Amino acid sequence: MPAKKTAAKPPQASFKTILFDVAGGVATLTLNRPDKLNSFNTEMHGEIRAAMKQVKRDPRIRALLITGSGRAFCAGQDLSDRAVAPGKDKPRDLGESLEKYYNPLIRTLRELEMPVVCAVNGVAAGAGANLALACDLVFAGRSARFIQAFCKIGLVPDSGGSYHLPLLVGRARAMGLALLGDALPAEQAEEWGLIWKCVDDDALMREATAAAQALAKGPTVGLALIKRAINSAATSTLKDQLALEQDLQRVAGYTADYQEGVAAFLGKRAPKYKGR
Ligand code: LHQ
Repeated sequence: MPAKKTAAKPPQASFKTILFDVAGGVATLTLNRPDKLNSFNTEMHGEIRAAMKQVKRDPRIRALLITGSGRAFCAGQDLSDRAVAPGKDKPRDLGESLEKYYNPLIRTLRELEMPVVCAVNGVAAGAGANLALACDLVFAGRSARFIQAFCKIGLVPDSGGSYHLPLLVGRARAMGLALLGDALPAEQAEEWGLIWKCVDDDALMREATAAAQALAKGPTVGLALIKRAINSAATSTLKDQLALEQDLQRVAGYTADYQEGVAAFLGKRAPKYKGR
């Protein structure tokens, strides 16, 4: 495990396009451009990046929760942002936008050494849908829907969508979603295995926050290792995966939390995990 987490920093309060809050071991990052359905612009990308740096550095943070404010989760790229809107004079290099902003974000979420919970509070379209799919435990309100909107504007699924979609729902359904761009309601998303759980809208934040808080109180080194093992499976052979499990179990077995977990089990009491 790479060394991490040096000094605690106070929560960043000066963001304009996101809200960022740390409480009870959980960092909550709320996409906050509700009048634009929380679509991504360059400023929001910059602020998310700064918040993610804080998540990695702050030793108090042991789980991340991502959600959106207002009626949408995220409508993907802000199509009116000058950085990506088709120019009058010359075509835009959209690959550059992925390289600079979306790809690093998706990699950061997947590699983050803590569970990432997502509360999809409304429509999730384009890169917004695929941001959710890159998280580890996705809850969605019953009124939420997932739209691979790219095909409607001549683009291809990005932000890891072409990777996560077939992994989660299989090729046939991935093709249908990506080629047709139909809205997939949250309930069906759960039935198809695209997300963890669909819950009533008014229960969404309660359930997602409770899950994030429970994870933050858990043996978080072990949970991060679980995440690494599961994420590796898609590109691994059984032989390599068994070797990885062996390596990760070795690391997990030396944690104080493993000792505490076994002691608590044998002592018939609740464990008190410290995340180390
Ligand atoms: C928006 C947007 C939006 C700006 C709603 N932008 N204003 C990566 C790299 C580089 C370039 C391109 O893209 C990417 C990745 C991507 O994410 S591509 C996919 C981009 N996203 C979309 O194509 C989705 C576009 N939005 C929609 O299809 C609908 O708005 C959805 C289905 C999300 C919601 O529909 P409704 O609930 O009917 O809301 P609405 O359409 O009426 O939108 C409300 C307002 O939000 C409206 O503005 P207005 O001023 O009329 O109230 C929309 O224009 C604005 N809005 N999405 N992505």
